[in-house]
Amino acid sequence: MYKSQLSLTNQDPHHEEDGYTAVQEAQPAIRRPPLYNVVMLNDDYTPMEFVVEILQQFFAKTPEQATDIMLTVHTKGSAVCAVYTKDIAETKAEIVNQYSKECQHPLMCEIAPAED
Ligand code: TYC
Repeated sequence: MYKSQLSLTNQDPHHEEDGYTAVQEAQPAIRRPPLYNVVMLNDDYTPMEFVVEILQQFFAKTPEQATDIMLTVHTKGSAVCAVYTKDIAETKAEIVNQYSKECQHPLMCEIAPAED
């Protein structure tokens, strides 16, 4: 043993040779997942009532919230209708797009990374 180690050993009250185990605390391994906006796009053909119905049915909006979001999309071209983790955002957008297609409306949602 070197002189420097020796002096460390003597100074450290928790040194292993004294019957203690050296423990280093781990950094927490959890991080918030990145979030994604579900963005609804305007078009010239989907009836307003259908959009309001979608927002209530798939995004749990009240009739008032749904009407506000629909009018924002109608006047501005798009609006965020919900924020989720990536898999859920993708699934929600797909469900809306598929259902709208089945109902023969061109309504579309897409996803985009949310700002932190
Ligand atoms: N612009 C459509 C109309 O005038 C209504 C509409 C609103 C369509 C929102 C899509 O995401 C949308 N009938």
